[in-house]
Amino acid sequence: MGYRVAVVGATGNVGREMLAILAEREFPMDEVAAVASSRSTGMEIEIGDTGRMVKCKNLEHFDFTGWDIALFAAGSGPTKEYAPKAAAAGCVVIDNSSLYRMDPDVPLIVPEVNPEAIDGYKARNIIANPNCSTAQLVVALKPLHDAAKIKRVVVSTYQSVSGAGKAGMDELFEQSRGIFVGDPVEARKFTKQIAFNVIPHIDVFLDDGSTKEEWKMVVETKKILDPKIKLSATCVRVPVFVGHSEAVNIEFENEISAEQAQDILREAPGIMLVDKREDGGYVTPIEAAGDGATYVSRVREDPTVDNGLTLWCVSDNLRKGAALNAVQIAELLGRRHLKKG
Ligand code: 11C
Repeated sequence: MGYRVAVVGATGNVGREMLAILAEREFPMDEVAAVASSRSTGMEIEIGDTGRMVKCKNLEHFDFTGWDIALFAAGSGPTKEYAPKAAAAGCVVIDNSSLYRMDPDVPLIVPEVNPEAIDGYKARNIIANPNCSTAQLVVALKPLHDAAKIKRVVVSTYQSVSGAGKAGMDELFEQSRGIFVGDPVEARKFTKQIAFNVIPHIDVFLDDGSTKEEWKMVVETKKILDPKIKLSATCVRVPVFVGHSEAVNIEFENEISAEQAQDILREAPGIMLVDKREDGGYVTPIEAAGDGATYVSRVREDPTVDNGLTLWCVSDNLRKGAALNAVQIAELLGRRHLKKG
């Protein structure tokens, strides 16, 4: 016996990945519903590469009663309206938006890092999925924190345009083509030209001069991993289609060598260590795209501080950063709470 699972926002970048990953991981389902806005009602979408098609249902009229789990990738507006309705109908919502992440009654979960926190989901029947740039970071930090206690992290991100949805991917493609054919395309989705450029600005500006993306990395890392960790982030959009990269500098309470860190990371869940200290002996976003792992490379000691390490970390932002983490949360929920069969 399996679950009845609804994917809300099924036509978007993340929703499509959710359907694909549910199929890839053979999540036990009796029924799956692709739910989207009225614009997509009746549209047929393929579940991953399975050849199986599913017809989109209209979110406005969708009755969540009798559905076990709803994976929401619908953006904050529709989520605000429909996630509480789904939760009240008895369906557990796993939400990819930023809406509920910092709600003290909503667990914010990365299964490799804080699985036990899921036990609090019943307060609202909602579980939050973190921001993509936080998810891969905490997967990499967790085993090192357990080994030597992290005091402070300084992270610079190199975030792909797919984090800004299909419109972001289209803008990079069209601007790049426009430059080659001599027909320039104005910036619409991004604030400046993204093709052949980088933009140190993701999400809205806050009063202190940081951006909301940077703030999210700070508060989400504290909630998922440890409130005592100090973190400074600079989030940058780069002309890459899929895969976020991060240069991470970490200061520990206790001594830890690069070699010890490599040994720990090699065995850690969700991580692939690729660190050959030679030309090409590291992972780039193109190699991480389509994969579920968080890749760690370039682990080295930072001699400018006591107990410091620097590393490079790359992951598919649509997968571990969003859809895969959501499906892993559903699997965890099934194991700990919603047992079937
Ligand atoms: C980006 N990280 O790359 C964002 C996308 O809070 O879930 C995801 C935003 C979020 O633009």
